[in-house]
Amino acid sequence: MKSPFFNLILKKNAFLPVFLCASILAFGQNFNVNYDEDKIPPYILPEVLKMQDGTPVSSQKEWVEQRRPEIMYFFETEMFGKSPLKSPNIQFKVLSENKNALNGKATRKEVQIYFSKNKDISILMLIYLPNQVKDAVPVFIGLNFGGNHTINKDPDISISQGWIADQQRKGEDPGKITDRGSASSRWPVELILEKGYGVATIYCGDIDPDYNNLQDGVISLFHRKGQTKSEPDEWATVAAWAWGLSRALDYFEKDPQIDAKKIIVTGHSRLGKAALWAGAKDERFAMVVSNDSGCGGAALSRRKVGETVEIINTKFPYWFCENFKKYNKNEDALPIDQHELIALIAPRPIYIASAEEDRWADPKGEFLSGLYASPVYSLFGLQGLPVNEMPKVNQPVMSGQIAYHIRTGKHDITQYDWEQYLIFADKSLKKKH
Ligand code: GTR
Repeated sequence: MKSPFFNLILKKNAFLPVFLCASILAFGQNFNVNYDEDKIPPYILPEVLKMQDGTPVSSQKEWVEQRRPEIMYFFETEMFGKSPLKSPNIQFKVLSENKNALNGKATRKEVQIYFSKNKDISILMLIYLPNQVKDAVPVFIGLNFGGNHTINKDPDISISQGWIADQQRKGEDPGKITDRGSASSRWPVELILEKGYGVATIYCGDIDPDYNNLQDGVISLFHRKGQTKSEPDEWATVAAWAWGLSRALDYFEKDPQIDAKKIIVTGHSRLGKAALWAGAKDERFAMVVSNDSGCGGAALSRRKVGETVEIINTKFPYWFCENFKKYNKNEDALPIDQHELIALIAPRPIYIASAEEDRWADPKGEFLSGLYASPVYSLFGLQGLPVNEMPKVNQPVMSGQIAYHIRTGKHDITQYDWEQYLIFADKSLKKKH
């Protein structure tokens, strides 16, 4: 693909309606939020196929050996923070297996992931596998926001200890589990199973609770003696979530009913940011899905539309590493932008999805990331995004390795989104079933 999009100065685009600047109040601070394409200041994106010193990158070898590690280094040290490669004393325990779950359609397993004997930190993973498939199956893995028991009404789903602890912290009574299945519209388990895929999930708070803490999650497993705060380039919550997703994959490699070479890492919103980072860091993931991941996910930071680096670092100061705060109101100084996060996933397939009303996540910025990552796919002889212009709503484009859609509706993950991911996974992973 020719690259009309480098050194580009993006100003006008008529695709999205023009919205007025809005003001939001977060943590006592007033931020001006821009939704107006005409008010995006001119910006220059870092070129994905140019080394930091300006040397052009023109072969797969140069990409793999030089440019990719350079980009990875910047994401690690300036944004997500460096995370450990391995886990200490990882152990898996299959707590339960029911071959007759969901009216006989599925095998349900619950697996506890432990890290060391003396630490009170462990992760509970819920897995459903389709009974109609006899071979090892591909699996969608994604974190959930509200506990494993929210993804389906199945009364036998265990309640994660992490979720219980979180409810207690919020002053709620975890004994009254009224929200079984409350997130089932986000998890069409039966549909996924019918199509011959497994689905696995973990409560994100089991890995690292979604509040400012250093001791309640997996990050604390790696603390040096007496450590009370993180170094500016050490991992934070989004990287911890991504790390947890890789530990789930460690388990899949040991389960003969799962095809560990066909694992699709997926996530919505903040958990979409985690899915992207997991897919970038861990090349064992065969495919990545970013659903409305927005700022810090698929959306370009330099556009400053909707949520900005400053807003995200103020509202969620523990999601990214300390170094990322240097770029508050200073996006042009970033050595990377989010199209390069997508590029780290090349040549593997990735689906980026937006929602029309989700202006906070900047749908156009999400689309452009896919577009500007495409030259890296070309180096592999593959097509990235198959279009240069944003498609109309509800018209997915998925003939390349980078798929994209913008659907009607709000910030959410819906059955429509999943239907597209299933089609793309069939196509990309050449599923035989
Ligand atoms: C918002 C946050 C977004 C997005 C979202 C979510 O408050 O500003 O970056 O992650 O939460 O996770 O639903």
